[in-house]
Amino acid sequence: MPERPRRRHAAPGRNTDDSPAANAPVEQIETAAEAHTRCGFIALIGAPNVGKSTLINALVGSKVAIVSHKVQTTRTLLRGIVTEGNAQLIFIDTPGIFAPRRRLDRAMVSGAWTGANDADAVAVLIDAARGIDQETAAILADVAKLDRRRILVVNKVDLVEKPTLLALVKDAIDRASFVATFMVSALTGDGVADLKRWLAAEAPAGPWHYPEDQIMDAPLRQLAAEITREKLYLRLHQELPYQSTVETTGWKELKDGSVRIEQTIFVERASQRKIVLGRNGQTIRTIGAQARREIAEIIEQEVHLFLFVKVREAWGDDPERYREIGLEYPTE
Ligand SMILES: Nc1nc2c(ncn2[C@@H]2O[C@H](COP(=O)(O)OP(=O)(O)OP(=O)(O)O)[C@@H](O)[C@H]2O)c(=O)[nH]1
Ligand SMILES: [Mg+2]
Repeated sequence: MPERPRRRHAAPGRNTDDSPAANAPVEQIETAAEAHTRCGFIALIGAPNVGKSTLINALVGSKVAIVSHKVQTTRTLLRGIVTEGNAQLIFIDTPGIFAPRRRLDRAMVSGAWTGANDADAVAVLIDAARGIDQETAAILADVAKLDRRRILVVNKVDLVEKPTLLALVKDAIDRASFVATFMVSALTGDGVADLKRWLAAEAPAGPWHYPEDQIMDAPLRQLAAEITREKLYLRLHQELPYQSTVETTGWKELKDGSVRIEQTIFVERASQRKIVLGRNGQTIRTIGAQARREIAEIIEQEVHLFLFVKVREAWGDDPERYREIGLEYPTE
């Protein structure tokens, strides 16, 4: 049997109990409560592609959220957990906020605001290179109305000069008030430790919600599906990734300590299925190999991954698909 991972992600099954403490052994929570601990929930929100998921991974120090160069990568809320001194920080990764068109877009954007409203504090990310465009301005206007402690995080500072940065910060704080401002590069790690330290010092007093070694809260089967979707995003171009969704349909622990995982990639048209499969199945094989390697690394078990591609016209209007992604189905 392989050793269990020391840094735990979560249980392989679906999390039916939504309460944060659901996975924590009782004695651990009580011990933490006695030791004057702090615990804060911080939602990371911002426009698509500003680097929210990259920042979560940098804060946690391990990959818990998928990242791609395309917009609208994150679809659902995900928690990355960090323990810093006597504080536990629970970061909530959210989908990017933009003007939604499709039903899926509406579900994602409304999920992002739910994440913000459920947190103690909201870290608003803006992309230093992109500046305050119309989309960012709209988010800042909405953020100004949020009844939450707000922190401004200017990300991607590796891409711009200092004077540009300072002008950007000034513009942002004219639009919404913030209790603190940080300039970071989630990619290089610049400024990330400072941000973490400050949040730990500011977190409200209270018991920890998770055991010390847990680094994320999402069912492993969902994370495994996300990893395959990330490989799809990285491999395929144009609109195709947005018209696909990945679900883990089978997860079986085998006697030899390995695990057999089955996943279905849903696309909307037969022509898209062909693209995902590629000539002689070459594309899906590459995606499968990359996903398998990464899932195995995360769960620290050998993985046999079986991918199926199904055409499901208008899956974007199928409530069952939303349940699998972990989103509320918008009825209009
Ligand atoms: N140069 C630079 N690139 C970054 C930085 N942070 C993130 N990126 C890149 O920005 C792109 C988007 O990153 P994500 O973390 O997926 O962005 P996101 O905000 O989670 O995007 P959505 O989930 O689509 O809303 C990726 O190509 C990252 O590598 C940074 O600090 N500097
Ligand atoms: Mg993301």
